[in-house]
Amino acid sequence: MKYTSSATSEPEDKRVLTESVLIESLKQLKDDPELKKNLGVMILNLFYMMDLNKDGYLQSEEHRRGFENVGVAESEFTKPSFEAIDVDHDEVISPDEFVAAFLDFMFSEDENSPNNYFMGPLL
Ligand SMILES: [Ca+2]
Ligand SMILES: [Ca+2]
Repeated sequence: MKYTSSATSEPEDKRVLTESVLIESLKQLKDDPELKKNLGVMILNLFYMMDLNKDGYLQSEEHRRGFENVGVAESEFTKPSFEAIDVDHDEVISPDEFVAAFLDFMFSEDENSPNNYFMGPLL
């Protein structure tokens, strides 16, 4: 399956997203359960896009390939990332685990959170 990286598409309003704007909007997002839910839906869509064999779970191979498909050539980081997301250690990432890890990555203020690996070299 082919899809283009969202990182290369222009934002519709062409607004320059500075770091301070990003941090400010994330702070607002944090207190907005509706936006958080929408973000969860978005990340679920990503999950199902990465689930190549459509079994409803991400195997480590699918997780790694998902990053390769968006142009991350070196994917050594995906193993610790996968292990951090797979909190029940059943060797697959469930949709719940994926969303929880993403929200933790976005909103956790813990600099040592293992989910800081979530996007790896993408951020
Ligand atoms: Ca799968
Ligand atoms: Ca799991």
